[in-house]
Amino acid sequence: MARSRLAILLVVLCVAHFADAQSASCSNAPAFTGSSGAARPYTGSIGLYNAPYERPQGGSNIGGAKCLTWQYTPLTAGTINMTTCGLVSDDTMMFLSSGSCVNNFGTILNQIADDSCGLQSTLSLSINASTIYYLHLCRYASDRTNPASPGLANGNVVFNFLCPAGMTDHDSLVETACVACGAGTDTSTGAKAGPCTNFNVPAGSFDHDSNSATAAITCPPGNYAPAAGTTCTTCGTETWDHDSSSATACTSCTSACSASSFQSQDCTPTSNRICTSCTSPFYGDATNRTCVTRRHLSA
Ligand SMILES: *[C@@H]1O[C@H](CO)[C@@H](O)[C@H](O)[C@H]1NC(C)=O
Ligand SMILES: *[C@@H]1O[C@H](CO)[C@@H](O)[C@H](O)[C@H]1NC(C)=O
Ligand SMILES: *[C@@H]1O[C@H](CO)[C@@H](O)[C@H](O)[C@H]1NC(C)=O
Ligand SMILES: [Ca+2]
Repeated sequence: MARSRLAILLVVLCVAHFADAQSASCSNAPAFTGSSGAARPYTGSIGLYNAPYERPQGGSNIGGAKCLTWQYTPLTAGTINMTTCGLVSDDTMMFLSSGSCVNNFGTILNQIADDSCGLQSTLSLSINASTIYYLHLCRYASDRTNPASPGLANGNVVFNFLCPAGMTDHDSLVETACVACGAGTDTSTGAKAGPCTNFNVPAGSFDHDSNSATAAITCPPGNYAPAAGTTCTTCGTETWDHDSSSATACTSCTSACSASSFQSQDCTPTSNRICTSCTSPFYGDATNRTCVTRRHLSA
């Protein structure tokens, strides 16, 4: 008996662990945790008629009716992305609020998202570090003030926190701090996930300012920029860029021309030495780049 009660308790704990606790209000709103970009199931019936905000273009009472609320406090600045696109068939609206929690919503309205993709919604906004944000997912209603308006069906929502430039979401968990990446990486744009080595600048471009938050720049032909580097170095003496690609190392030029030839093209960072042969009795004249008889050789 005691053992079966324990088993039931374990099952309940497991279920509670996998499904986020839910709230209609910013008071008691569960914090988003866990995997970035994972679909998070919710139970629509928990949503309450409580949205204080109208759809911006509407002069009437159309807007969010019954809502579920989560909270999120980023450890660094970054961008949130919360969506029901492709996940539900409900006509949803989303609100992002902050400030004090009054009457189920934050007193500061940061963003409203309505029909981002069909009738579903995506909230996306740059948010500040160490600020409590409330994320409200609501069922749209033609009269949001009518308590009889429909609620949300059970569904899924995706919540993501995108790390700022210079940082990566190393463990793809929304509750842990973003990690700063060092020189030789480029985390200037996009959704960044995984270790900093995922953002090593490719060979052929370089982290010119040793700052991961700024974009790497292209290293032109005649130079070499190794992967994960901060330098773009011109091909050195007696070497050249044989493939017009700074992504590969410079290679040695053909060796100096023999006396029976003259150098018709120099060894430079972008060109190889070319020796043009002279047939006897002519010799190569290096100064004038031509074949001459012995007595006409330049000094
Ligand atoms: C935010 O979510 C929307 C909808 O899923 C998606 O189209 C968009 O690319 C996302 N933005 C980022 C930066 O991940
Ligand atoms: C971030 O902080 C600035 C400065 O306090 C404020 O103006 C801005 O509205 C805040 N943004 C959000 C999304 O909270
Ligand atoms: C080589 O060039 C020099 C200087 O331009 C010139 O004086 C000389 O006549 C040239 N020699 C030949 C073999 O053309
Ligand atoms: Ca090369």
